[in-house]
Amino acid sequence: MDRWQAFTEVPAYPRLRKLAQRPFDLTQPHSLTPQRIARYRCSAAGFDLLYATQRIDDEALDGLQQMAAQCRLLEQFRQMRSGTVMNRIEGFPSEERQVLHTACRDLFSGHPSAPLATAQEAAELERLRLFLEQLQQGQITNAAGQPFDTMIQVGIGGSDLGPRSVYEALQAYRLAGRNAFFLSNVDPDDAAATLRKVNLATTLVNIVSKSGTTLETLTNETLVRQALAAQGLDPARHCLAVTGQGSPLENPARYLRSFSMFDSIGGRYSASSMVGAVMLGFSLGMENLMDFLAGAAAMDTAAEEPELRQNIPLMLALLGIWNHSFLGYPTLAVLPYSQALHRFPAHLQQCDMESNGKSISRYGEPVPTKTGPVLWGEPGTNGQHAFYQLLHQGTEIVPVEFIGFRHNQYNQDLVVAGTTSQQKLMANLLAQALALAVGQDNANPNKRFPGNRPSLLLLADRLTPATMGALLALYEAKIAFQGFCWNINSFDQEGVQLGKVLANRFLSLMQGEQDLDERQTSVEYALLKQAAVI
Ligand code: G6Q
Repeated sequence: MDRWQAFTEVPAYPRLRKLAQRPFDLTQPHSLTPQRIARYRCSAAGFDLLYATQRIDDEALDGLQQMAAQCRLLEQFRQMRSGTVMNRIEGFPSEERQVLHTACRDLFSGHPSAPLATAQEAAELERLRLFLEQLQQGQITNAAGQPFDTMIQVGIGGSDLGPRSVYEALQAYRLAGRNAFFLSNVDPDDAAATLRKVNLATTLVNIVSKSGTTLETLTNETLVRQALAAQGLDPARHCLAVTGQGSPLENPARYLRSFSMFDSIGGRYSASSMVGAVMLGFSLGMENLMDFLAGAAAMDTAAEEPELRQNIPLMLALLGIWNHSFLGYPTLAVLPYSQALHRFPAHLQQCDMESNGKSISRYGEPVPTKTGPVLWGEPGTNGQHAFYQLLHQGTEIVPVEFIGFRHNQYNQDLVVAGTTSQQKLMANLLAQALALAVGQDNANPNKRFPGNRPSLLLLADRLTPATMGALLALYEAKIAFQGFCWNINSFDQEGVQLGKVLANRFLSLMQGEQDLDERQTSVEYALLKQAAVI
């Protein structure tokens, strides 16, 4: 196979560097015209992307399109979707895995890119559909014959953040009487607080762990099993498992049902696999789950569109590269104007930073430029009353990705002072993008807004299962495109290992496993002593 090239190695790079010395000035009179706003937008899978408020012009966009072609970004995306082993570092031991999260939702075209992986997932979905039907029809109940109405998902990292953020986003679509809760942290207070909220007698506990070895998840599983047993409930009648093949959790006798997640699906990309599907199917119903998957599939298809100006995920990726790698802005804020998306930035934090927070290339060499930005975010109008001061007048320039919806989820709104709350939300969103872009002069320096702070708007009609699926897939594709550009492996996470190993060392010291001499020279022991935890 040819060697993949980083964006710094292709002819478009020096040209873009030059253009980045004088990026488009949004503060000049007639910079941000109605024509520019109408032209700098594209649409796909229910979303419109408006990017006139970026520091970009046609010349730079042409340069980015050339860079995408020279780095063969679409070719790599297609290879990823069809099952090429993309999770690898050439010449060094690495995970050596396919990257097939897109196969989980490639169910609708009749021509899946990775037919085997899609067929495996479709079979799991069918098993889930049957299980949900049995619950619905009262064929599966608790020992007292009552229906299950609650699910606790026990899992952490990728087995928690994506599914939880999707569930939170789609609570408006819950089946009547169904609820889900999440237990991720090994913090005992988290477990105690969650257990207080539920009636365990009518609760299913979904243990989700691809490896089946994660300390936090296994600890919380033990804790919940004990809580069930303490109430005289049989854990095997209440617990489900979603796990990888060959994992220690593969033990049918301990679980009411077990579902598989496959080796080719990374944790942080697993929300549309059984990792999210079991809980979403239970709480939202199979129809909403399938709509969610269809929305994601539509965005995956949109990501293969060759023309940059019509490809939302590619545009999002390349504008991100422009801001971070060429203009040098170190962080990125994702600010949804939707309370339902309040956990989505947390999911993106993992998905983006665990994927692209890398310092070596796919060939094991140090990268020549910065890779992924620090990503952070919060729901919008709350943020306006908090950190937006820094966004508008701080010394750090923070590119912003705003997310908004034209209509609310519950169809409940009221007119106050002539406008609805939804209109107020949208007015605030648009106002922030404009204020960041054009700024404002004032004789009083304390009231000056410098402007030229780039943002973009991602808009859809309503946050539905389908648009949520599309939004999730949009960011997954964006992250993959950026990783291809930087020539890094976006699909492993070696950087989380060292902390886990050291935590185990602390735990063995806490259990008194070292002799006196060893303790006296141990940095870990000194830390434990000074922190007064032993
Ligand atoms: C994600 C990571 C990581 C993982 C968790 C949970 O990409 O791999 O966040 O999802 O560590 O792992 P298990 O699912 O194996 O428990």
